[in-house]
Amino acid sequence: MTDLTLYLGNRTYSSWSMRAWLVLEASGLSFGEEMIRLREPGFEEALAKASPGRTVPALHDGDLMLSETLAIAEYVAEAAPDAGLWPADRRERALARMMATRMAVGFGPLRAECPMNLSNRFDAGPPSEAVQRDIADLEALWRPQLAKPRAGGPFLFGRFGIVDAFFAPIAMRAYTHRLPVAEDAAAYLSALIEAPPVRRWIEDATQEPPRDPTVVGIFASALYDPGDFPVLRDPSLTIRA
Ligand SMILES: N[C@@H](CCC(=O)N[C@@H](CS)C(=O)NCC(=O)O)C(=O)O
Repeated sequence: MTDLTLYLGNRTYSSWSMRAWLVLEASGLSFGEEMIRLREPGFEEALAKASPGRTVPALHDGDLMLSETLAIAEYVAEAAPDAGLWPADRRERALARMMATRMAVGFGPLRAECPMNLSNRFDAGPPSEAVQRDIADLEALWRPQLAKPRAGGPFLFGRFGIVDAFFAPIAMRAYTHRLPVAEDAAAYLSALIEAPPVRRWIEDATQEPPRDPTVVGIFASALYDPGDFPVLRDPSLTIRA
C-alpha cells in the first residue's frame, strides 16, 4: 500500500518536478499533489518542511520523505513493478539507468542557458558552443537506441519509461529555445512532446496562475517571461541542416 503525495514546483518552469510527475503518471499509481510555487513568499519554509534536499520534487509516502528525482523514480518503479518503467532486459535497463543518471548530473550549459519555460518560445539565435556540445552529446547518447527496432512505442526503449521522463524537459527546451537538432533526435523529441502524459502536464500548466512578477530570484531573465503556450498549437522542432 502506498500513500503518495508529490510536492511540485510550478509546472511551467520546474523541469525536475515534471520528470517525477511523468514517472508517477506512467506508473498508474494514484497520488496526491501539493504545489510549492518557486520563489513566492513561504517557498523556503515549505521546502524545508517537505523536502530533505530543499528542492522540488519531493515524494512523501506516509512518513517517508524523498527528494532527488532519480531516487523518487526508483521508489516508484519498485512500487509499480508491472508498469515497465525500466526496460525488462537487464542490459537495456543498465543503459536506461546510465542515460537517466547522465541527465541527472550532466548537461549543465544546456540547463543553465536554456531554462524550461513551457509557456513561451524564444529566438535568441544560435546556441553557444557549450550548448551545441551538450546537444551533440545527447544525440550521441540516444542514437544507438534510436537506430534499433523498438517494440511498444517510439521511445528510447519502446514504451514510455523513466528514461523518457528524464529527457522530456529536453524536448521542451529544444522547442522553446529553437535548438537545432538532428533528424533522428527530432523524431524522438517530437514523440516526447506528443506523449499523452507530457501533453497533460503542459495542459495543466496552462491552468496555473502565471508566476508572481514581483518575485524575481531565478526569474530575473526574460527567458522566464510568461506566454500563451505555443507548443500546444505548433510543436514543430528546428532540424539541423
Ligand atoms: N537534483 C535534484 C534537483 C532538483 C531541483 O534543482 N529542483 C529545483 C526546481 S526544478 C529546485 O527545487 N530549486 C530550488 C530553488 O530554486 O531554491 C533532483 O533530481 O530532484
